[in-house]
Amino acid sequence: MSKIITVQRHLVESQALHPSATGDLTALLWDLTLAFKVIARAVRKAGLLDVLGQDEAVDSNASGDTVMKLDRYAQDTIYRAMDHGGHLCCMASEEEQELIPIPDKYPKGKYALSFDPLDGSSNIDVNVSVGTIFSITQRVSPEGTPGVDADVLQKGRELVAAGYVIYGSSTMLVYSTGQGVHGFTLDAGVGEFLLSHPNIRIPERGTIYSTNEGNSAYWDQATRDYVDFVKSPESGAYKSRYIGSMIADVHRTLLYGGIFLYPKTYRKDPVNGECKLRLIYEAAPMAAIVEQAGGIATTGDEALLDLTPTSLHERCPVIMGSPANVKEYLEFYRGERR
Ligand code: FDP
Repeated sequence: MSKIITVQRHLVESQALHPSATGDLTALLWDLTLAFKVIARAVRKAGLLDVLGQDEAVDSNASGDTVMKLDRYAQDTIYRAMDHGGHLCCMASEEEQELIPIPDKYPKGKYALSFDPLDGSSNIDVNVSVGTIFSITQRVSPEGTPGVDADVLQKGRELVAAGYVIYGSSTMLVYSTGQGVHGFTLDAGVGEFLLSHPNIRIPERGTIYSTNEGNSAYWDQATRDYVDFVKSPESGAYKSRYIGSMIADVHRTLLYGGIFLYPKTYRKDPVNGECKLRLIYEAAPMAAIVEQAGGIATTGDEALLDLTPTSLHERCPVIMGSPANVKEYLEFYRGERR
C-alpha cells in the first residue's frame, strides 16, 4: 500500500530540500490550498445553489469577458484567503484590470501572486471542468513597501511556484516549485489534498491534438499545414480533443501526451493578428508546469517562459505539450516542413 501524503506535508518536505528557505512560500501555498477547497465546494454546489448562468452575468472582466457569479466568488475567496497572511506584497487577477494591493493594515510580504480564479468559465453552465491557475514571483520592489506591477511582470522562468486546480469529476491540485510536478486529489470527506500523482512526466509523444479548429481559416499557413498533417494518414492515428477550457485541455495533454495549440488568429487584425490566452494568468504558469514535466511550451518563435510581460493583461500565442509533438509543430512553423 502506498503512503498517504497530504499536500501540507509535501510542501514542508519540499521546503526541507532548501536549507535557506524561511517557510514563507510553504505557508503561502498552504493558505492557497484552503481557498481552493472553498472554491471546490462552491463549484460542486453550483447547480444546486443557482449561482450560475450566462443570464445572471454581473459584470465584465478586465479582458471584456462576461464575469459570472462563480468567477467573482472564486476571485473574492482567493483574495480573502491571501490578503492578510503577510506573505504577499500584491496580487494580480485575470478578473481585475489593475494590480490588487494588500490592505494598509496588513504586513507586506516578499511574494506576488497572480491568478486566473476560474479559467474556462464560459463552460460552467454545461458542467465542463473549470479551474484556477496561479503563479508566484519573488518581489523586485523594496521589502515592506506595497507591491508594484514590476513584481508581477516577470518572465515565466522567474516563477518560484506555479500550478492549477481542476474542478472536474474530482478536484485535483497540480503544482511545481521547480522540483518536478506533483498532483494531489481532494478527498472531500477528509478535506485534504492527498498526493495521487507524484512526479508527473508528460509522455514523450502523444496522439491527441487539441485546438479550436473553428479558427483555422484565420491561422497562419504553417499552423494550417501542421494541423492538416496531423489529420493525414502519414501522421499515424491522431485524435482531436478540444474542451475549450484551457485547464482541462492542458491537464489532459500533461497526462496523456499530445499537443495543445492556441495560435495567433488573423481575424480582426489581418496584419498583426490577435491572441486569446493571457501570458501572466494562463500561458506562463501552464508553461512552467509543462516544462517541469519534460514538455515544451512555445509561442512558435520563442519559449513561453522567456517572454517578459509588459502589461498585466498581455496575451500571447500558446503551443505546448509532448516534446516530440511540439518539435514537429516547430518544424512546420519554421518552414522546414510543409
Ligand atoms: P474561457 O473563455 O471559457 O474562460 O481564456 C479563457 C478560455 O476559456 C480558455 O480556458 C480556453 O482554452 C479558451 O478561452 C477557449 O477559447 P475559444 O472559445 O476561443 O476556443
